[in-house]
Amino acid sequence: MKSTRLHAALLALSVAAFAPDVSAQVFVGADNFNDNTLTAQIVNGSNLGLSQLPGQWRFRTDNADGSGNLWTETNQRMEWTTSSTTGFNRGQLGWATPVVSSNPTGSAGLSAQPYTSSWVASVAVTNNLTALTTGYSYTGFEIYTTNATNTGSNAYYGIALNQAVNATWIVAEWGKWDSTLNGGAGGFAVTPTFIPVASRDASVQLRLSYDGGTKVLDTSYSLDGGATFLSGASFDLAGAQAGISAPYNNGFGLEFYASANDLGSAVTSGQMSFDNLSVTAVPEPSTYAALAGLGALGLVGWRRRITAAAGAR
Ligand SMILES: [Ca+2]
Ligand SMILES: [Ca+2]
Repeated sequence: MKSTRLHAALLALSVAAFAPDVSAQVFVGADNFNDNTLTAQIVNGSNLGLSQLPGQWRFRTDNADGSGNLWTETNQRMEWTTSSTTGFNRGQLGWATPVVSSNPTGSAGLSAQPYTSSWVASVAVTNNLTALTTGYSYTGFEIYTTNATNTGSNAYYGIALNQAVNATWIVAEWGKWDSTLNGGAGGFAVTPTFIPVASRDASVQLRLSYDGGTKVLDTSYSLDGGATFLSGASFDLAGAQAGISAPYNNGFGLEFYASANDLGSAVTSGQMSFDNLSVTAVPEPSTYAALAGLGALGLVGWRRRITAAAGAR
């Protein structure tokens, strides 16, 4: 689909804005957007290097996507709207500092990088533009890495709900920076996987699952409110889908992504939204082994807590 290349080309312009800090940390957390107050750091060309606090949102004012694109936390969810009816309009909303810890010195290669923490991120997205007569639109989320100098993008990996004129798709996609593209200006070499959704769903759950041991990121989606997840695509961040240079120098960034291309109409409140973002750490296998060693009594209590946590979702 044509849209992904455009997505990638424009993403190249914006990823640097969300270049994460080099402080090493493991970040997990959640946001249900229920307070209807967007606590965000607005960045532009003069302050791209500002530090970002855990849990803080970040977007930029100088996206090359025209005016009228707006993130608002309203109706107890995060919404993206645009007053523009033509051309490519896009919003990206970065969350927190690196999702997983980083090595600020970089360049030592993957084996030296502390990318060993496993986590699962999920979000509910709505894109109810199912009656399009022209154009296409995306709502999704993705992680990205930056290059060794923290000045540009390295690779990104994500999953999105895509409404096109005659179809709904789930798109799992990764892109790798290639400095030779676009006449030497650089761009992303994009590999999308398009999965048709027969029922033209307007709301789905999206999930990213990272295994810190294997360095594989799995993408998945749910059409039944999270009861069951279907596989999107898997990306081997240490193998076939590794980025450029030393991988993961500056950790992962996480961001929401919304776009509208030549829809012929504005995107209004309630049409494209995000809710219930959650990033949860996954215990290492050694942790399970230790828990098993506690014996039956301890295990019962542990299971009870797991059950309670699952019920709370
Ligand atoms: Ca809020
Ligand atoms: Ca909410």
